[in-house]
Amino acid sequence: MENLDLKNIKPYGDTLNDGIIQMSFTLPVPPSGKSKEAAKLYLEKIGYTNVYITTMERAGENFSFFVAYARHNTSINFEEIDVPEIEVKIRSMKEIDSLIEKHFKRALRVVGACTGSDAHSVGIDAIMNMKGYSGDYGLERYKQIDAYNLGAQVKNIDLILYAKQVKADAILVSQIVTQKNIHIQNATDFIKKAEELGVIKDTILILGGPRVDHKFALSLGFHAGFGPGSKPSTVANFIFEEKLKRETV
Ligand code: B12
Repeated sequence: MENLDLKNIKPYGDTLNDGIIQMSFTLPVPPSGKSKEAAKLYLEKIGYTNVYITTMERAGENFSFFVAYARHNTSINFEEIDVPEIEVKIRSMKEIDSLIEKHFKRALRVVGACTGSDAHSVGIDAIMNMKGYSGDYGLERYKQIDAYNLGAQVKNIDLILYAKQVKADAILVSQIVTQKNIHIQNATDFIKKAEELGVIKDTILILGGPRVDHKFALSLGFHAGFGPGSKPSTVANFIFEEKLKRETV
């Protein structure tokens, strides 16, 4: 693209490099002309110019929800950003099944749960349950994957002990609630216990959830992290490739 300098990229609004951002936020005051002005002044105070408050709506008693368009002059050097990403070849369920059979001569065992006090089971179900997610079959459907979904509110220690008992090749940990960084505390506790119980080296440890990405999961000691919109087949391909890599070194 002409005029595109990857060392200095800015948000695109109407034209390249105009630095225009659309954003939404809430203030703890009811809607009024004064509240709208407060929203505008707030954005100007943190460095935005050309501020337009395009929406102001009541959001519960004594709160206002705003949508704003505004310009910011900050740019970012895209070239110096280095982010680890999961790179797997995407194969069909059939292909993965036959590759697992060919390379390992047995089904791979995968144990998963949503751990701690977190009661959200839909994410881990999307990855593991037979019917899967977004037109993509879950791990239970794979002939060469023995999938054990322990559900939600499972203690880290119970998940790890179960994984040990069935000699799991991979453990899947789901963390949906992120209030007060509970997901970080819980995932950190999982890794600590996995280390203590000696599963960290021989088991593929995968973290997933709406606020999870690969870089974040690696930083906590997991071997991979999957975020919003993840599909079971990507997870199955990752487990197969990671297992193969480990067996061949
Ligand atoms: C359904 C739901 C519930 C249901 C859960 C039912 C169930 N059996 O799961 C019920 C009503 C029980 C519930 C309760 C609560 N909820 Co709720 N809930 C939701 C809701 C609406 C949808 C979540 C969902 O199912 N998403 C669909 C799945 C498919 O998406 P996903 O979880 O992100 O999973 C995908 C990826 O993240 C990834 N993934 C997830 N896990 C894993 C694991 C691995 C290994 C891998 C590879 C991938 C992976 O793959 C999945 C598919 O792509 C969200 C809001 C929203 N729209 O997201 C709030 C939400 C998650 N809930 C929230 C809250 C606060 C609560 C409560 C605390 C409310 C309360 N005060 O009581 C309680 C929690 C109780 C508890 N102890 O955990 C907040 C969390 C806020 C935060 N930042 O932490 C949300 C975001 C709503 C909000 N905006 O406030 N909730």
